[in-house]
Amino acid sequence: MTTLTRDPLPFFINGEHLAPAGRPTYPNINPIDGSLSFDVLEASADDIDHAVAAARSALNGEWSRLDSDNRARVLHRVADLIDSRREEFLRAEITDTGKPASLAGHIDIPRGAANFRVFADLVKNLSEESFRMQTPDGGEAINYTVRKPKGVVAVICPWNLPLLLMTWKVAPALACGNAVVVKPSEETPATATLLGEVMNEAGIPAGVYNVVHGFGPGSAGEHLSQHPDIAAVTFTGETSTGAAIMKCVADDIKDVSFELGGKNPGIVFADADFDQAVEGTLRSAFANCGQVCLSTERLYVERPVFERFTESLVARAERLIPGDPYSEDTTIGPLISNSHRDKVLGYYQQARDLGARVMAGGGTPEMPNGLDGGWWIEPTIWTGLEETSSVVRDEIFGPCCHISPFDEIDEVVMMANDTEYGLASTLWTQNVRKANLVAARMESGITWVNCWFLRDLRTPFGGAKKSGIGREGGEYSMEFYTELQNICLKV
Ligand code: NAD
Ligand code: 6OD
Repeated sequence: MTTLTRDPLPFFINGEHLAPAGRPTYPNINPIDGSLSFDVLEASADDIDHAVAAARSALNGEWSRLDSDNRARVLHRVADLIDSRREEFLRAEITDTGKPASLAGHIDIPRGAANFRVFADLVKNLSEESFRMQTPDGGEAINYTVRKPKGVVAVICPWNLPLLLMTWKVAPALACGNAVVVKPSEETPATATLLGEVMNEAGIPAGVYNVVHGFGPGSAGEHLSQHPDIAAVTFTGETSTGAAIMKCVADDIKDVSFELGGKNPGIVFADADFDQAVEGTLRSAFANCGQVCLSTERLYVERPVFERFTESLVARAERLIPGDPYSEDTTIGPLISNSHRDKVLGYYQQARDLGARVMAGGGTPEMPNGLDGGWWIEPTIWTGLEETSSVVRDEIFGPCCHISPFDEIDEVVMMANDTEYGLASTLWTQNVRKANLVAARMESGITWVNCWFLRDLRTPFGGAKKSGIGREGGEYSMEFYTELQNICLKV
């Protein structure tokens, strides 16, 4: 019996799938039809204690002491096992999220494996500094820096790219010799739980990787982040949740790394490769049904091409096909939950109330029998709203974007940066000099030029302003997941 056929879905603690008696459960609903997939066990404070204690005792064991070559070898095995169990991971991710197999099979699952490979290779090549100095008595001392695991790391994850975003943090944490307790989103617990089987099979020692389920406030997420034996919290999710976690860890001065919300601008210059800009923007606004923190929700198009561009994007958005995630024809999935759909539809209503021109969508699609109970929503494009309106300022996290025309570079840079967020921005132009100058003025952690969501995992990733604290990726992850110690040796 694999983990995912167990109902309720268990935790993974100290190398075992555990379902302690007497815990409440909550339903995991399939977004494509609103049916019950399975129940999930909610962790109590005692379960969190158990998971953290298992992780702490694993820290005193072989994993943290293993040399980096051997740790890397085991992490490569984890990656190979994700690849060899691709179909299981794909089904688990699709059951939780409803996203099309064409998307999950190309992005989510392969990135789950790639995250382990990249950080396994990086840790093998990590260098440590040393400085030779003269001592006052004419002798010599050598200062050398050693990197140690930080300790037990809490990994708190969102629901939009569950395996990708969880392994993006678990892989470097383990590569650096830490032990982790993962709290996947209550909406998407499956792939984190399944990964427990892979960890055992790969030879990760018991207690190094643990998974608990539950909600945020007053539940597993809060119990975990405030646990005194947690050394650091790495979190991806909403900005307001980041603020709550920060308050919760303040007294214990825990390290945090936060990847938070965004309201990302895209800028299309009149000299852009038109078709490339339309296709790229279609992806950046509607991939994963707009549920990507990096999605373009505000688009600025230079006036000479504004009308033609808007018409073309509308035409392409109207051709997106919702449906069975396993059908090759399906190009857009549902939203994650009924409550999230209510939130997004609330913004669709606000846009109408504020006088937006609804160029595409604006409601919910007619779905065939069998899928009509799911959380489907139409890809939506507006024009005509004020830059100060809630629809243009708030992160909506749905398949929607507002398009405004612009005339001058200074004007568009000002509009693009006029936000409390600073995660991503995207430019479309064939003028390299302009791209370089405008990119340098963008207040965001990443700026893509003539592409979107192109990722080199060795580069820093994170947000400016209220989009995050710190950077992960490449050596930046190694910084976060290790404690540096300087040893000054008088020789
Ligand atoms: P969320 O903040 O509601 O939840 C994320 C996780 O935090 C969940 O596991 C949840 O249970 C937990 N949580 C909630 N309250 C908590 C608390 N008080 N203490 C501890 N844990 C708590 O986010 P979501 O709705 O799952 O995801 C969507 C959001 O995530 C969007 O804002 C999106 O922009 C953001 N996001 C950001 C990035 C990035 O890289 N910057 C990536 C993906 C998603
Ligand atoms: O690609 C990544 O590493 C990453 N952290 C992506 C975040 C996507 C947000 O939804």
